[in-house]
Amino acid sequence: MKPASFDFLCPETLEEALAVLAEGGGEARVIAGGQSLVPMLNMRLARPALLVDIMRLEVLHRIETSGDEIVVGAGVRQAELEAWPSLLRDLPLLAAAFPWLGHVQTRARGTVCGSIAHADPSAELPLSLLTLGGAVSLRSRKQKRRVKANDFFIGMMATDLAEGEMIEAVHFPKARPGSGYAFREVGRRHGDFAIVACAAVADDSGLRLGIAGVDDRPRVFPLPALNDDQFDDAINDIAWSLNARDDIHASARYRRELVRSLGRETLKEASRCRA
Ligand SMILES: Cc1cc2nc3c(=O)[nH]c(=O)nc-3n(C[C@@H](O)[C@H](O)[C@H](O)COP(=O)(O)OP(=O)(O)OC[C@H]3O[C@@H](n4cnc5c(N)ncnc54)[C@H](O)[C@@H]3O)c2cc1C
Repeated sequence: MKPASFDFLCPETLEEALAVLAEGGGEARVIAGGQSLVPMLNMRLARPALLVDIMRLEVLHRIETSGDEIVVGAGVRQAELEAWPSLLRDLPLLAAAFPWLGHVQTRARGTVCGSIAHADPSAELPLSLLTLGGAVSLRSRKQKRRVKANDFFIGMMATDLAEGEMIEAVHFPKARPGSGYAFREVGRRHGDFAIVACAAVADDSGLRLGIAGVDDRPRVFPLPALNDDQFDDAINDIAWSLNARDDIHASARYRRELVRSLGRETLKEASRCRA
């Protein structure tokens, strides 16, 4: 199938892009790497009247350290962050997650912020951002605002993005010495979206387990230090608290079972990785 017709604009400046998005309202859509949007256009699941290509805006092309955060601009492709020399030191959770994220080819085109905006409930980057306690910078012609990842993902491919607004950057908290991070995933084939993906952080405040692929959005659960018996009960409670779904890839029961086994392994690995 081919997309419905649309206009395509490549703005020269961020201000121009924001003005066009404001004028277009619900009919204008940002296109970044196109790895999710183009298939949706082809299947006519999305029919925007105007696509605003942000990839030539140099100002969005930045990976920066700001205080205790790594700021990734909307023009940064996934492969660029994956190859960033400080990734393993500053964002070890992402270093562990990237190999699971699609394919070399999709990472070469897809952006980090595009994946956050798309908000697929099985996707690795939204899960990682949420588990780390990160945030999203949103910008429209009239205002800038910063939203915690916990408030940004609001449902199945639904976010807090308003009409005329775009993600300018995402903020990942930098790894702290003495903390451990781990990421594990089960999918039908390597590179497919996760049936269940787990991300874990172990630090002085305890444990955090993030889970994708089960509910309508990624979820994160804080856990105190627990002994082995309490641990199993806690993971079981988490598995039942999620609104697990049946689909063509897996049953809700299988997903809950994966939360128990994969969640346990991921938390244990993060605890072992504490330096
Ligand atoms: C074969 C294949 C396998 C894949 N496997 C995986 C996988 O395993 N895991 C995974 O997470 N993803 C996977 N993906 C999707 C991933 O590759 C996409 O890159 C990502 O979801 C979207 O990033 P993008 O830059 O391509 O965004 P686009 O496709 O350009 O846009 C996606 C959506 O985000 C919006 N958007 C993009 N940038 C912004 C912005 N700055 N501000 C506001 N809105 C914005 C667009 O309007 C659109 O609604 C796969 C894709 C393919 C084709």
